[in-house]
Amino acid sequence: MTKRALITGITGQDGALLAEILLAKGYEVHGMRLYSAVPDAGRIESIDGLNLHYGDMTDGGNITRLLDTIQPDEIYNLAAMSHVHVSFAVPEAAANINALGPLRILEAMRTIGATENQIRFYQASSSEMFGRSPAPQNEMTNFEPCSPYGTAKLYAYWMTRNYREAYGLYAANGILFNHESPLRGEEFVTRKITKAICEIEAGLRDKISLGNLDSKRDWGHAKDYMEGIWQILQAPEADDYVLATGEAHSVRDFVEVAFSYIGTEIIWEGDGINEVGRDKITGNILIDIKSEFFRPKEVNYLLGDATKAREKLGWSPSYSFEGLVEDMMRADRVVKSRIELQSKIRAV
Ligand code: G4F
Repeated sequence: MTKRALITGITGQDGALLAEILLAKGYEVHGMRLYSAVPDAGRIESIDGLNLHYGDMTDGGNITRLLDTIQPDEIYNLAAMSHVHVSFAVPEAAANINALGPLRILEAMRTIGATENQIRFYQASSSEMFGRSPAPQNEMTNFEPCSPYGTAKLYAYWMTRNYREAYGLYAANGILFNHESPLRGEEFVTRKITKAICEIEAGLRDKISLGNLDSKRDWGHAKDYMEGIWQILQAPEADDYVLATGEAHSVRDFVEVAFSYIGTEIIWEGDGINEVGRDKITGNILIDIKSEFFRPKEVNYLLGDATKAREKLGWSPSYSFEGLVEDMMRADRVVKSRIELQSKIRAV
């Protein structure tokens, strides 16, 4: 029988990649999208066969009606206020969407009478919940979130466990470390860097302004992670899993590897807010530091240990760090070539 999946946050990087994976597996895929006055469906426009519904994580009635109408076998809750830095500016919105949103789905599952295993619920928990806890972090590590985003995600993590234990619902958490791809939003540091480098190469800008170069993240490829979250929901018993590569790199490393893709070596000079990154050959400043990109409180070091997912689900990532950077750089260079071609056509 064809399985039916509902993905909240279908228009985001993860939603679009997961939708493609599920369609390829033969699922009927439903996506919940937020109403937006400006076009926001660019990532899913080319995907055929999606069933789209307007929905809102702050509207419990809407969520209950959607579940009742769609009757999904699996729900992937990927909708979120996903930017950690911005969550300091909108902490109530972050709580409403990231903490109470998943609770609304769990309550809707109860309201429509979902029994054990009838609907499988996946909650997109985050490594940001570990915050200041020492690395490496796994399912047994204490949570010490350092942002409104991480704190709200932690509430949803516990409610997912609570509903599993209290009501016997199939409700699982994936604690995902940073996962990127060419579809990553430009406000996140990896895509900000790869896009800007391609623009520098095309002569469209001179430099990139960044914040904390020394914070370390365990960056994996979002395609691997979306396959992993599907595996989480196929396990006979609902459980919680860390997905990570087990390798951490600093923002500085990411900059160096991404620039090396276009044959540029970076030399660092100065300290703190006065540090700059220069092109080793030309001496031009390609990176500078701006205080506006520092957070009120920073998570300095995230490094995941995905032993449980490897042993229980057979999951492991296929992309290396260098492979991830290369995939993102290659995609942004194609975009850059398109811009160059358009300007040549205009000039003729
Ligand atoms: O790319 P980021 O904004 O991702 P962050 O904050 O780690 O959050 C991402 O991963 C989480 C999983 O751990 C998700 F839950 C969350 O939704 C999101 O997907 O920042 C990465 C690091 C930070 O330490 C930040 O301070 O890069 C540092 N950074 C340095 N300069 C910068 C910049 N971050 C951004 N966004 N922009 C900068 O200019």
